[in-house]
Amino acid sequence: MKKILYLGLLSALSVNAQKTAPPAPYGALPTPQQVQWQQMEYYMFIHFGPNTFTNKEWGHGDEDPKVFNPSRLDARQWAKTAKAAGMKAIIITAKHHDGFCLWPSKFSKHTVRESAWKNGQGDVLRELSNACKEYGLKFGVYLSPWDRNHPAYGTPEYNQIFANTLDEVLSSYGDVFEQWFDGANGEGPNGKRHEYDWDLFRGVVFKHQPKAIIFSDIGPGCRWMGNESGIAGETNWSTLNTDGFGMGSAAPSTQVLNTGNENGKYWIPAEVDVSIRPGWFYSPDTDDRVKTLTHLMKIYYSSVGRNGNLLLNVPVSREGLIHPNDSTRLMEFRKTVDASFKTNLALGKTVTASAYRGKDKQFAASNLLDDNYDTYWTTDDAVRQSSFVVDLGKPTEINRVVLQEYIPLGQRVKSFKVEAWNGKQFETIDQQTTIGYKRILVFPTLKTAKVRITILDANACPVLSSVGIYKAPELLSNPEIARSKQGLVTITSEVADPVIRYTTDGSEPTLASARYSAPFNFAKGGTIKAKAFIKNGAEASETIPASFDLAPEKWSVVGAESSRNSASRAIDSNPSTVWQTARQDGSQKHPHELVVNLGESLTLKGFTYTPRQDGQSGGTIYQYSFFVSENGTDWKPVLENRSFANIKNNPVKQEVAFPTPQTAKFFKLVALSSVNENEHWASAAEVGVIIK
Ligand code: FUL
Repeated sequence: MKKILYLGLLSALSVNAQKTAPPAPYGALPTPQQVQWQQMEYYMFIHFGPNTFTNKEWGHGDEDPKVFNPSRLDARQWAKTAKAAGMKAIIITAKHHDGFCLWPSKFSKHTVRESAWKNGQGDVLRELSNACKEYGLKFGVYLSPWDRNHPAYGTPEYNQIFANTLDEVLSSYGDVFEQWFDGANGEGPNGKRHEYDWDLFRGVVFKHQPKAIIFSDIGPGCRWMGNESGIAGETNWSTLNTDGFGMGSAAPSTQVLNTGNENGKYWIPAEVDVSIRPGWFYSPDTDDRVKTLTHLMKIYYSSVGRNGNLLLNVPVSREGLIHPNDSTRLMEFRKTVDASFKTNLALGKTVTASAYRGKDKQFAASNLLDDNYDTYWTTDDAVRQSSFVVDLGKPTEINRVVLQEYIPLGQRVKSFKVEAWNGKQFETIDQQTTIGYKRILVFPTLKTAKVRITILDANACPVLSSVGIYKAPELLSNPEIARSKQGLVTITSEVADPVIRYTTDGSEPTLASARYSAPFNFAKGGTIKAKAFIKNGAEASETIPASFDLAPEKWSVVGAESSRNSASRAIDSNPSTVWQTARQDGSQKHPHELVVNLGESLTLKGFTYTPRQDGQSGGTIYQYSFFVSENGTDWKPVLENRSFANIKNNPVKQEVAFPTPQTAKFFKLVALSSVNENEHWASAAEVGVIIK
């Protein structure tokens, strides 16, 4: 190795003695396979197996294998769809947690061979790997180490059995570009324990597929990015510290997986796995719940646009086909991505950098626009702050900026900003942290003749391969209004194209209303109405209203029952978190109390109760009483033995006025019964007061 480097250096010197040396690599580096993998950007996940037929997400492994019987399975249709969607590969659940093998494994009795499909003569992996070859797609396999079917699971023999299973798959179907190891284990505290022999498993993968990327929570090829909703960190380092960590519960926190570690010891980039439907497996119940186009675009910008690869799950149906609702959406998605990045408005324009390495043309800013990933703009080693300006020649409408670092030399940039020339000066459009292989910034359309990109901080001199400036078709979606416990209001839309306008006086928002740009204080409450506009106001969303009362900034929950059951979730301003009292048999029965200290004496005109919003009704309060107190000891009843009428069928926020206003520093909501008979627990998404 040393010799090769030395010879390389010699020949470089002899060809051109004054040629400037390229920057030294920085930190952990990708392998050539990891670079190629990153360039794939977008590929398909397929969850398919007995769960497809039983409406389950996690099969128990005791399902009759005969349930697996797709009526018209056609793997060529899957590959054709993936290709048409612009994807580069397909990864399939060869074996999910139920242990069922989509190929006739010698090491299991729970396989396609035992199924009704093709009288036990079929092999899904054979059909799919052949279809991938035909359509020029790479092929990958998901194998769950956790196996709820195999009798040996939990015994020392299982490691070798799983290794044999891997061996069988990885030696029988040609090239496998990615091996997906799932970290899940739902055995629970009293379930089977199994110590996996990861060294053994990795050895088998590399024996047959030396170029494969191994996915797991902690790599080594690529990592889980910490959630299943498709949102990588805004800061996303491809480097991670994994020494001392393991899979599943032994992995770094989901927050760390989401952002990576700056200067992490290993190159383990993020892969963003998310399903196009609410579940991973097909269910007829979700045929009309395929993610919307704007939702998929939001995911695209939060994955590919944030230095991650997008692994989009498209579950195959009971027929053995990709359902038309999914394929239609995939085609719309591809069309929108293609249209968004069709024309790089910077191409053919001039780009001028504040500095470039050794004043040597091979490192000049023009490399940013030559459409060649392997040439780059870089600066002298000591220069960490630098900028370049793209002169578009004339005022031009733009709404996307794409930047790429040259990752074979490491990930370097820590923060950067993008500015647009307003005719007099540069104005900041956005300021962000990492770039990595690809970073896409989305902003409402603006007109400018010049764009300046400034690297504000970097771990070593920046090395950038490309810049793209685009005018994508604008996407419209309704605004979403949320307020934090501290009273800060945030208004978002799925993709950042719209200009959001809002009012706080109850009037209809128009193009002349206040423009939302950053969270604002609304702790005292009132009504906000927001509306999203695109195309200079030519198209607008619906008007979205939101009413708030006093923010629970100073509030705290009091008392044993409250604290034991995370009652603070009822006053955290987040309706998706739920307070629920103990459910076990023998635990406390009704009544249940939620006692809140308001932190100050207030005149209360009523209270609000938001039942859980997660589609379930467990613990939703039906009958209740409400008390107030000045000292938390002497309680005054305000409403006794009341009920929330029709709350079971229509679980919306309840607003209850008091007969007369009450001055109090504490309140107590007492749940007397649940909407479900024989249920002895209580729950709440939010509880609030009315002071206005
Ligand atoms: C998780 C699994 O438990 C899910 O069933 C699914 O396969 C998802 C991709 O990974 O850990």
